[in-house]
Amino acid sequence: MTDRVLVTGSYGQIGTELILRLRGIYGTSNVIATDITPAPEIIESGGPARYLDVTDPRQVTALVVENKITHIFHLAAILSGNGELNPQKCWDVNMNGLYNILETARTWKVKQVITPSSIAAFGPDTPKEHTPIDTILRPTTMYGITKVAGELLNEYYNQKYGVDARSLRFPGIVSHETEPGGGTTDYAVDMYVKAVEGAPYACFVTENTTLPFLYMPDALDALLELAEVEESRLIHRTFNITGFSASAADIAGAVKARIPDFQCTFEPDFRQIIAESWPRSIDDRDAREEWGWKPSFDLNTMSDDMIAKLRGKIGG
Ligand code: AKB
Repeated sequence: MTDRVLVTGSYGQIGTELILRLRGIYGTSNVIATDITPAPEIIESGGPARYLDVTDPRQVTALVVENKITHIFHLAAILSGNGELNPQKCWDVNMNGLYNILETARTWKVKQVITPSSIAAFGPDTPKEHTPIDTILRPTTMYGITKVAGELLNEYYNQKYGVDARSLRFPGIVSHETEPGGGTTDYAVDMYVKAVEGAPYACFVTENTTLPFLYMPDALDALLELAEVEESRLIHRTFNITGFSASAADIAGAVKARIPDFQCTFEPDFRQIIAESWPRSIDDRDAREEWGWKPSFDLNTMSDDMIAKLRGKIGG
């Protein structure tokens, strides 16, 4: 049977880039991009793109059955910052969306479901440095609560029903194609965009706020590598991964080293408390041991690539 892939939340930061990689692997007509907003030109012109509200179980089932879906990348989610502005919607989309996906996967025997989790699954009581997979998970954001519950729901569906559900705890993802929407780590992307536009930037966390990050090419490799690995090799269902850790001042410095006119001020808002509740660095050894995870980019190589790509896109 041909593999047929459904991607939810396809027009977000990860989805727009993942769709293009998946089309290259599985063939254009076998990758169904879905979201609740109109498809960007680059997605719509290249293959199937459909409307899907993941909170509606009938829509999820209809899409999976009609398109004979075998694999799902479930990316639709409300991120941490927006989640605190609307916690009820965050719960609805993140929890009921995942439940509908897993229930449909169970009922219609979808082979595999991959879902991003996040460093937001950790909380202020979690050890801050080299945080391991198995540790205190007591988040203080609605987004983080949905991520912990989502990880457990994946494991439940795996143990009870045999659904091959796998998950990655992403740190802040930096990318140039589609800007993130409503996350706490968005400031890292904003700095590069503003610098290339020649505009100043007021960063919404303090200079010394340090978090783990990952450049998008590494994030996409991680998703695709996790999807490919033999199920028998997996001890865990949810994995920590990281690229590098950097403070907001480190990132602003890396941008300024390449664009000396860049002006960055630090004006923390409500997202400061969220950032402070997350680990500063992550131990991803289980992903390295179980499926060979290894990132390619650090802060410097990422900064070179980000700025070159953004200059190609927006000039400057
Ligand atoms: C966010 O900041 O909410 C996300 C995340 C770390 O999950 N980028």
